Amino acid sequence: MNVVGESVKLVMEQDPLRPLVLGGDHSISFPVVRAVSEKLGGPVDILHLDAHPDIYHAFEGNKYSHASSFARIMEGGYARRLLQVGIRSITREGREQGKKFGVEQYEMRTFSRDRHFLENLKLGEGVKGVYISIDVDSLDPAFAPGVSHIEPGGLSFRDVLNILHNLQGDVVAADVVEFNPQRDTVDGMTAMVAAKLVRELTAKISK
Ligand SMILES: [Mn+2]
Repeated sequence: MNVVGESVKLVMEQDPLRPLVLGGDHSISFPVVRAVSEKLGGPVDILHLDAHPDIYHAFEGNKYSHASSFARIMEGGYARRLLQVGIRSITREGREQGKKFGVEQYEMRTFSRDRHFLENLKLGEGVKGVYISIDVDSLDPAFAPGVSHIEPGGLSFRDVLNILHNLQGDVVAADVVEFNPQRDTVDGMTAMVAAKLVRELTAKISK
């Protein structure tokens, strides 16, 4: 059995505890979402903030890589809706996989058009709740340069706050991933920003 998944289930034994998992890279989201879904007995809706869709069937031959988590999640039926927000680095395969799995991909190039909808989301009804996965690289590198895969043209911290604050739904678990301390050379600002994201999610996830 998977150590991460088992740990998540252990936390969830103790109602009302809810898991908030810190990466590490994005490969961790698959075992976490799988465990949450198995524990709750059905799929969740996922709000996924990221510069990348992480939905390759396999990346460099690895089906369980950081770039494949959401392919495994959708294949396994662990999510009903998957909304990807902040996307600005996507390949043809990323779009094809998105279409195949019915993923709602919101790219940065249309963010100003989509933002009103994204800031008034209602998720998780009719399923087991909402899972939020935040890749720190969803933020513009001006706000969070300490990540492994820097992509300019991203979300502002305020954009993320607005989406989180206005999201309606029962958030049952979450993760914050891809903070890279080795690249956080500007006064540790990305660590601070990631910590703020954890705080916001903690408030959101609390019953
Ligand atoms: Mn990413």
